[in-house]
Amino acid sequence: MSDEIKTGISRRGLLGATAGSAALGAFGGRLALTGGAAAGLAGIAATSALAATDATGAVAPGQLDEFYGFWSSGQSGEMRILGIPSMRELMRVPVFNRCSATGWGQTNESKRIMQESMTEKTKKQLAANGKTVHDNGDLHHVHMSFTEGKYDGRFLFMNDKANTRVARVRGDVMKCDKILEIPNAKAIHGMRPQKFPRTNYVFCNGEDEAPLVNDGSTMTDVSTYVNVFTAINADEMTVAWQVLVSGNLDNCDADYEGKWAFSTSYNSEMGMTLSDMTASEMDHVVVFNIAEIEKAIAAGQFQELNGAKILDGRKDANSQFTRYIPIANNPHGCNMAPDKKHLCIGGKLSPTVTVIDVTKLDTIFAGAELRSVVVAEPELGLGPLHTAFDGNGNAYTSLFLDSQVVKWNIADAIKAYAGEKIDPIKDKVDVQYQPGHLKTVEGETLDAGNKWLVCLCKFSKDRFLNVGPLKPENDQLIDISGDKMVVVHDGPNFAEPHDAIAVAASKMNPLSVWKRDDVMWAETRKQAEADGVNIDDYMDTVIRDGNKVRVYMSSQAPSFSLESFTVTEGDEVTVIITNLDDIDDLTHGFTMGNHGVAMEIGPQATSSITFVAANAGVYWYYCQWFCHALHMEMRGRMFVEPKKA
Ligand code: K7E
Ligand code: CUA
Ligand code: CA
Repeated sequence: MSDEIKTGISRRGLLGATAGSAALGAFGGRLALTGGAAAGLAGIAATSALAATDATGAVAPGQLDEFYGFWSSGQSGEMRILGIPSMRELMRVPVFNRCSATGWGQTNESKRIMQESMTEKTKKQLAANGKTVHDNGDLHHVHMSFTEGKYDGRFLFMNDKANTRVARVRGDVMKCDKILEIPNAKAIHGMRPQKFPRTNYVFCNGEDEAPLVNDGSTMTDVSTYVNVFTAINADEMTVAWQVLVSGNLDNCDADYEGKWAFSTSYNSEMGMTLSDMTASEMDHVVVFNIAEIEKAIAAGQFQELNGAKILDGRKDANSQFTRYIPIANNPHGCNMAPDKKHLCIGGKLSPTVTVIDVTKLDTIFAGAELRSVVVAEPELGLGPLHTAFDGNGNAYTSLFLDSQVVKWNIADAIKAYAGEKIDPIKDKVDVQYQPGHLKTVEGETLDAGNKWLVCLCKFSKDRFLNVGPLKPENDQLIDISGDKMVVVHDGPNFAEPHDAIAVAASKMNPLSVWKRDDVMWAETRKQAEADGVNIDDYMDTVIRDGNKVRVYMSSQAPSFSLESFTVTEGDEVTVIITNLDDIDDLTHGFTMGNHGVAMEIGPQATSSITFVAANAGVYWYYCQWFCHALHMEMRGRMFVEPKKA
């Protein structure tokens, strides 16, 4: 297989079979527009695809990737978009971080999103430190909204472990539109959208234990500590309900029938030290019974705490909300196979992956022995973390300690568990180094693909030029179309992608130009209307409102409508700009020199930013987004008059 790929041309590639159909998939969309006879089309498709994508996943200049890759960025706090298979970085979408280029975290529109659901405690904490929004986040998991088990392109959801939040990015403009701070829980880690019938909920794990009423009355009385599982209403981005659990929560997933959610726990011990957290022989995976939970919520059997409806699903409560299936100590990954049946739990400290048949889960709610739903437990290697799936019944598990990816067959693992003499392991490949998550294309959906696997390695060591003590991570592309897995590409990446998904390009259709009535600036529009300004049209109006000044202007390459404006020392200045250009890729910016103020204004967008003009003098503002041959000349002056005595 790899020889065929290396030459770029092979009988198999030209005549169909696996390589040929992958090629057709890549170019079918665009070629369909050209029309022509079916036979001719197939021929062209195969040729173009071979020219566009070579064995290393390289995509030729001018050619487009077959898949969007949505990457988390860990402690960088942003979402990244990469092309697959090229692994080229296409865009960074600021979410929990602040962004110098776009003004995310600084514009009024982004601050509203960041502040909307902030708890009083967070507001107090930020104010005490001279801030109004968080500067950081720890974004581990990005997942797309589903309709009937498949990606639907509407939204991407992502967690912030650092500040206990979940955010949503819109698929149409690739901007964050909601950030929800989750009350009661601590450190949202695992996070997954419901897959069926559609994403009504996003499930979120609180990883850190804390007293439920966390008011400083005790640290040592660990019996007051709880962990909280949260279901978010995905359309509204509000908390739908919460469930108290025994032990902590790590990773989660959901089934393909909309019945269950699952979470791994590495601290069933409720230990507060490393040795306590690894003391038991078994931890567990929690199974959440969605129908039972919804019934209890509808019947009003919840308690309300900090605006959230909470049920008690701890072991002692003996509820029908949860079951705790024992799993070898300190499990990690939690991945539902696209066969709709098998849930795979990564052993981490155990060399095994535990396979649970989710179609049997009703029996444990009816009293069956908890481990009776385990149908396989293959021994795969050291440090199994996460598992990905292809469309052929194979699973791919990352082995953190072995620095390998192991390919195994689920059906064979089940046979082996039942006593048959069969080795479920099909192949192992070395990766560089220490892999965490790994992802097949659309492998967490019913459209799981068979061509590419992306493996997100935590260390790169010697794989790249030395850039100092801090090294990049290494995201590797693996060709899984043959019997042997082949690492075909190294992709250095900055701190620190944990997880990624790949979505067929045909499922996404982002806008190139904003729609003028977008909700992003609805609040800004209200203020403008009150000021008698039409933000959809040319504007060059300065409104003075006590010591607040609102400066309305338009941008059109290569100029701002206002060449200058005047304020008074100490004024709170808000600059509101509509970009009247409506051309693809014509973004302007606004930077106020020496004021720490900058923002992006996309084509047909409105953005605004507020600052205090503290020092008298002349200050130039300019467009920082290259937009025109006279882009340098796209600038103007703010005159700050001295305060009159
Ligand atoms: Cu394994 Cu946060 Cu998904 Cu990192 S988690 S790898
Ligand atoms: Cu407008 Cu540069
Ligand atoms: Ca443990």
